[in-house]
Formats: sequence, C-alpha cells, structure tokens
Amino acid sequence: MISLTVPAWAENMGERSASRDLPFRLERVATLDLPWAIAPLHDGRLLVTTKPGEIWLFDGETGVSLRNVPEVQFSGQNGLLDVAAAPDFAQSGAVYFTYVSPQNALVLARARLGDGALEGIETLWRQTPGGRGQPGGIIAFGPDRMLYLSVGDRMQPDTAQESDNPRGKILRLTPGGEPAPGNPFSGSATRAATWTEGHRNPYGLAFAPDGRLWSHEMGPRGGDELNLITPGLNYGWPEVSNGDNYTGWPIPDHDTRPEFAAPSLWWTPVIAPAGLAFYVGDDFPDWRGHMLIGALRGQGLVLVAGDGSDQLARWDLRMRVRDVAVDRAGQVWLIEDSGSGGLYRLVPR
Ligand SMILES: [Ca+2]
Repeated sequence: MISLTVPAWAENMGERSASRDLPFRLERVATLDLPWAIAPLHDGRLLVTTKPGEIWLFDGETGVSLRNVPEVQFSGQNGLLDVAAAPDFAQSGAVYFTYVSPQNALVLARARLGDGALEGIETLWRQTPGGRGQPGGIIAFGPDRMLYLSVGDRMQPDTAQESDNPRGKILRLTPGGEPAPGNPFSGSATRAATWTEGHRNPYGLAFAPDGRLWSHEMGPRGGDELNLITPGLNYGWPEVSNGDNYTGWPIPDHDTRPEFAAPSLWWTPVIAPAGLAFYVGDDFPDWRGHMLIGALRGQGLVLVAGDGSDQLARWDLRMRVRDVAVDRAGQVWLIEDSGSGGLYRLVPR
C-alpha cells in the first residue's frame, strides 16, 4: 500500500488528496482544553500540555493536572507550549517545557516531576526581545544529549535574518540552557547558540533513528516546508518561500536563491504542520523509520519517508491535529486542537 518511489526533485505535496481509508482506529482516552504537546515517558505515562497553561500527567486513562506550572500568556498562538522528558529522566525526573511569558518572551524551563506537581522550576533560557505570535518553542534532545529549540519569527519576518536575534532560529543548547560547544557560529550568546537560521514558525523538530535532525515549518499563504537541518545553514525566510504573503504579494521561490537551503518537501495549499515524530515500534511495521506529521489546516496525519524524499500517505481525520508522538512501546498518540480536544491512541486495524 505504501509507495517508496523517490521523486527526482522536491515537489509540492499539497495537491495530493487525503484518504479516509485509515489503517488504524482512533481510541479517545481523554478530553482536554486546547492540548498542545505530548511527551511520552519511559514508563508508559504521558505528559500533555494545554495552551491555556496546564501540564497533565496521564497514567493510562487517569490524568492529573500538575501544580506549580508557571503563569503563561494565553493569547492567539501563545501559551504553554512544548514539553519533553530529559534524556536521563529515569534517574533525574527532569522535564523541560516551553511557554510564552506574560511579558511576551518565549521561555525554556526545567523542573523535576514530583508527586502531582512540578518542583524546583528553573528558567534556562529566555527570548530577548520577545515578540507577538508564531512562537515556535519545540524541544528535541539529540543523540549528543544537547537540547535543540525552535524559535519562531514572532510575526516579525525580517528578524529571522538578523544574526543576533533568536527569532526564526533553531538553537542548540546544553542541558543547562547555555550555548552548546561545537556550534557553527560565535559571538553574542544568541549567535553562539544558533544552529540554523531563516526559519518562520517551526512546530516540528525531531531526530531520525539515523541521527539526522528534521524540522517542518508553516509557510505564509502556501509553502509549508519540511527541512533537513544542517548546522550553519540559512533556510531563507523571509527572502524566499514557496508560498506568498497573505496580502497576495509574491515572495521569490526557493529555487531562485540557491544560497538558501531548500525544503525537501513542501505543501501548497498549506496543511499547517504541527508535531513531528519518527516511528519506531511494532504497531505499524510499515511505518518504521518514517516520520509522522500532524496537520492543523490539513485536519489529519501525514506519513513522510524517513529520508524526506516523499509523502507516503495522508489521512483525513476530520480534526485539527496539534501533535503526534510515539511512546516506548511503539504506540502512536495524537491530540486535537480544540477546546474539547481529544487525546487519542491509534489502534492498528
Ligand atoms: Ca525556507
């Protein structure tokens, strides 16, 4: 059923239709107010954030809302964002999370997961200056145990090309939030933390089983992108995009400026990608090594070849999918972007 044909040239995936022939059924486990991110823990429990500002811990179908979560700016795209377990979570109990502060700054924080509460909260990194919407905020830990963080352009596109501004960048930080050794640039703390630049609003960031880092980002009107992340490269926003401005004013396409790294795949009309996870496990053997991408506007789930060469499938789930995650047991989870949003487990057919 899945084609592994590799196109000769990156092409637009947006015009391919979605299928209602689902190789799984959706089991609704819980209902949450605007869930934003899922983080499976090693022991089968799940952390789920909500944009208004809660972090839920699920053990099976039983969920508790953790105490001591910091106040967030809940407005538009801003709020409590991503959550991730530390690589040494089994020993340290440490979790990392991102949020937009009441002062508009994207913040990266760390805490210990205590009994029904966050304990010992530390702010590790804070965006200066802050901004408006489009916060990014996705956390991914690398095989090098460093922390990779996406920062959106905060709706100020030109700043994605300003080298001393964290907007529109992917950062590589130590687990304590400092610029990581071995980064491609040097200079200010922001520059020294920068891994790649020229991004718009990346809501997906994940390492493949082969150790390569992938990201996707929402384009403007058209031009959602899937990018292979290579240190030191500039991904072109807002100088180039395969989409256009919302005003209809055209933006030069990626292929007019070869000095900017071009996407592996792109989508026009947009799917509004959100969440990125590589599949490892037994529930869906055909998906092993490939990536799963949630779609907000696209209202579904997208399966992309693990080397970024092709979209293998796109399923119409008739809901805005905000995040997708794979747990240690190989189960796939997703959440629905809604005020009565479902937490779902995918059950193979
Ligand atoms: Ca780009």
